Amino acid sequence: MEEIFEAIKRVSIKIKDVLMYEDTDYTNHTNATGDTQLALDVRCDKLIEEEFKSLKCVQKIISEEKDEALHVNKNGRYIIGYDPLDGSSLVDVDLSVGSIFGIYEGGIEGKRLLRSVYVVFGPRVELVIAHEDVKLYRLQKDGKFGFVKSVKLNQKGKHNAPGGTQKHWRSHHKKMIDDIFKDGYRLRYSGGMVPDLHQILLKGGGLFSYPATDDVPKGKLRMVFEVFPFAFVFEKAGGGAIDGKNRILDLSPSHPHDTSPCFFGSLDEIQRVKAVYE
Ligand code: FDP
Repeated sequence: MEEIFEAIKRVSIKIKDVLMYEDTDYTNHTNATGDTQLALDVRCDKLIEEEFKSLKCVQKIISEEKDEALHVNKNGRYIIGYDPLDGSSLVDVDLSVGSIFGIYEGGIEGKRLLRSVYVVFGPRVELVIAHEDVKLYRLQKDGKFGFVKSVKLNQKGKHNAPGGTQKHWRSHHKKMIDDIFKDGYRLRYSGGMVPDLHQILLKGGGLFSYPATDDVPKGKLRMVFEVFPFAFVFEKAGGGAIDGKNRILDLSPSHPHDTSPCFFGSLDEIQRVKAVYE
């Protein structure tokens, strides 16, 4: 497992440089979810693939940017699901983006997730590893990731990050979001899942939602590369993650690119979502 973390640290430094200096043009290709790929998406995917291909412990990798899983070592133990550059459409306006990794064993169901890692590329590069607890690291001048602190969510937060196109929100969802704002929560939404969830996590709590809407009835965010890894982080930090009714980590995708509605937050906000959605 340690060698996977080390590979992620190495590749994060390479991705940081790619983001700094390479172009932000679109390619002619769409990925499995129908998003037009940026040259940066493809480039970061390739860099990560190269790192993981050198590890004996990796059985296969499943990338948001690849249609099919890539088999690495027949006898490898771990399956890594990853989104090489989440929120990549924000690079051209110089907002933060991230990479997300879920390390699975024996399958890609939520219950098979053993560790989650994500990296935020903002003014600084921060890396979060969730296992028994959630640890924050930051890239230092010497090119190493130094441990900063363990992260815990408060019982209740102050921030609200409501995703999805408002025009397509269902009425119960709209009322819930309105009520949350009426209770004094502040809006924090950049449109990048990684920095938006990172902010909620580090500022003590709140709610991030990407619900089922009329235009995306199964949500937008992908289970294996985005939703499961962050559900794991939020649970290990003392919060929760549900699809409205069910615990996210009890879900099983029928296809690696399946999506799910999702709500991540501190326990009070998750309770509030349950009360509305059940
Ligand atoms: P993006 O399409 O830019 O890659 O993963 C998808 C994602 O970004 C998330 O990072 C983000 O939270 C979400 O989409 C934003 O979607 P909306 O624009 O529909 O709010």
